[in-house]
Amino acid sequence: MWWWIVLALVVVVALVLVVRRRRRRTPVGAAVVARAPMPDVLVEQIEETPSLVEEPTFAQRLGASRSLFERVRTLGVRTELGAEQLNVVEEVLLRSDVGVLTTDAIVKGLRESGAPNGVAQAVREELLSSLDRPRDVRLDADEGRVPVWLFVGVNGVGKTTSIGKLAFQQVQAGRRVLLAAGDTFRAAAADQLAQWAERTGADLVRADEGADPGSVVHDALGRAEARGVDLVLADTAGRRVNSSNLIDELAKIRRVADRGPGQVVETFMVLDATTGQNALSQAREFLAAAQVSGIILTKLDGTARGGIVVAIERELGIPVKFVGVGERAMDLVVFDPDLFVDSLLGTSG
Ligand SMILES: Nc1nc2c(ncn2[C@@H]2O[C@H](COP(=O)(O)OP(=O)(O)OP(=O)(O)O)[C@@H](O)[C@H]2O)c(=O)[nH]1
Ligand SMILES: [Mg+2]
Repeated sequence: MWWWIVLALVVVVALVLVVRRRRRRTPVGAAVVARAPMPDVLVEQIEETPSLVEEPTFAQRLGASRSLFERVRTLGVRTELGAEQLNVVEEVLLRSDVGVLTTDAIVKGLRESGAPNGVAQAVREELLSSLDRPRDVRLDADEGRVPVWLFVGVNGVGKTTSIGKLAFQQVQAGRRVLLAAGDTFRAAAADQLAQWAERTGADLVRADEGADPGSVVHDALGRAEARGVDLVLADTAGRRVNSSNLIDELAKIRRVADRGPGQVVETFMVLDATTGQNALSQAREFLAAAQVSGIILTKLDGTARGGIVVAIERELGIPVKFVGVGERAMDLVVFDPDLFVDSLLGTSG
């Protein structure tokens, strides 16, 4: 008899538990919506889709560099500056990698004349006077020749990514673009460029790993001429067994790119802003061989050392033409000194 009672109790408890679990799963009043399977969309494609969230401004992209200049922005208007304020300016400029020459000039100017229009304004004028080079980007070659942009720089600085971003922008502007995979050092380099070609609608010429980069560029020019391409973007390897080989090879690629139908109208040296002053010594190694016409400074979004733009121009005498402020296709912009300096200092012209 007693086990009948136990069995009945167990059944009742089980029923109560089942009912409670069901209630928890389906809240009263909530519609049960079937979940659609997630579409198999590339992350990059999602990122390129215009979003309802507002795009960060250039100043916001400068993140860490901008934060560093906060202390200068708050120094205000002073006709005389004490040692403490001058120290702040000096420390911020040196930490941002503006370089000793420019820092000394700014601090000397402030010590002599104070800052009747504000410290930030005085720093602005001095920084802009170090950034007053012409920086037009050449797109046209001589009659009947195909313009080539050549990209050089050590490995990992952002050459291939910058080529992809520029291809995106040039295709958007209505030009027929061809990418030449001149980095034959590893197969992945050509694969990376092929992905950009696919995403941007640019044409691509590539060869097997270990092939002669000169012949890739040669083939690319032949195809560009035959197809009426408006611009060839040529990637190069960032490494070789030793650096003198690399420099020799770059000189050779340049010679190939600049004869026959091709004309090198820009040679961009790509530098990584996060390496600060090291970027300068790297740059010097390339300068002689590659006849650099402009710098592309990448990864400004990931460093407090944005002041390196100033040191590069002042010490190398080569204009920064584009800056990278992120990893998406639109995150490479023409370098605008006023916008850059005003973004750091909160000033305006
Ligand atoms: N945050 C940020 N990342 C960048 C920027 N430019 C490039 N990168 C990243 O830097 C890394 C290296 O870029 P690559 O374009 O492969 O560099 P590379 O110079 O071609 O390198 P090698 O082919 O090895 O010589 C990648 O993860 C890029 O997404 C930039 O402006 N901002
Ligand atoms: Mg590369």
